[in-house]
Amino acid sequence: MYQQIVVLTGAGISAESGLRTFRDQDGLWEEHHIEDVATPEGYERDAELVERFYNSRWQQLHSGTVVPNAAHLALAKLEAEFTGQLLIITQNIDDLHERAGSRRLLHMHGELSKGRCPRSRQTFILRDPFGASNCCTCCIPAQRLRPHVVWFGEMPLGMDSIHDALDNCDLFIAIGTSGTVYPAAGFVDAANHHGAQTVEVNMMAPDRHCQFQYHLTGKAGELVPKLVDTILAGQVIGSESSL
Ligand code: BJW
Repeated sequence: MYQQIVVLTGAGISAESGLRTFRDQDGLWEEHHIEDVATPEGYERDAELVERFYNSRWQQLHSGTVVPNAAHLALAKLEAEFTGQLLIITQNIDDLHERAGSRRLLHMHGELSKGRCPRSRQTFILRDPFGASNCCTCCIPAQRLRPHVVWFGEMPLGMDSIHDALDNCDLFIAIGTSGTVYPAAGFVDAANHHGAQTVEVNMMAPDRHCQFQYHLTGKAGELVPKLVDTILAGQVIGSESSL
């Protein structure tokens, strides 16, 4: 029976909701240069190009066609019914975990629904897409809000809480992430080091350097509900479980 679970999610968990991943075939990085849209230098060079990139994703998220899938819903059920502690750390900037009902959630790469004052770092909920009219109310003169996202070379959010959770968890699950972006890619090492069981759910089979003790190959929307039922039944993953 697990006591403290940490779940790390990546773009793959939202793929079945219709949001594109980054590095899969047809992923966002096929159409956009990382250094143009996901670095502070790119934003300094051309803020409007970066705003267009995030605005098109903001519009898709608010189009009414994107809803949480079975994997998001299963994690919310886990939070509601698990008697131990659960923390979801998401690299995703969408709000599908919240819409599914998850509350103990940390957005380590920021949130698409927020803008941030570049001077005070105060965040504001975005009612409209980015543009010259989207300014802070904390400074005089008002500052143009930047996307509240973590770009390459910037420090991810909530790292102290994340390290505390990883040091103390007995089960670490990574869902739908390619494990190419640090520091998130190193969380499995930290969890292994502290004696946790480590499990990966991914559409792709693991490579030989896989650091996870168990790998479940398939779609998150199919596997995560089964994984959650196994945990809630008090079973240990990989032994008596049917997974
Ligand atoms: C399914 C599925 C289905 C599909 N079911 N599965 C050299 C060595 C080591 C590190 C570095 C280095 N040089 C630089 C670094 C650090 C750098 C880094 O890691 N670079 C690497 C590329 C090498 N990291 C950083 O800069 C980070 N900050 C940092 O390290 O701070 C410390 C520091 C600061 C200052 C000075 C010094 C140190 C910041 C990283 C920021 C990442 N930002 C982005 C974009 C912003 C948000 C946004 O626009 O949405 O975050 S990049 C992008 O990648 C996004 C994602 O959150 C992130 C991870 O992607 P993810 O989620 O894994 O998606 P994919 O597409 O890669 O994978 C999807 C997976 O799902 C695949 O595996 C599929 O198979 C699977 N899948 N459908 C199950 N249905």
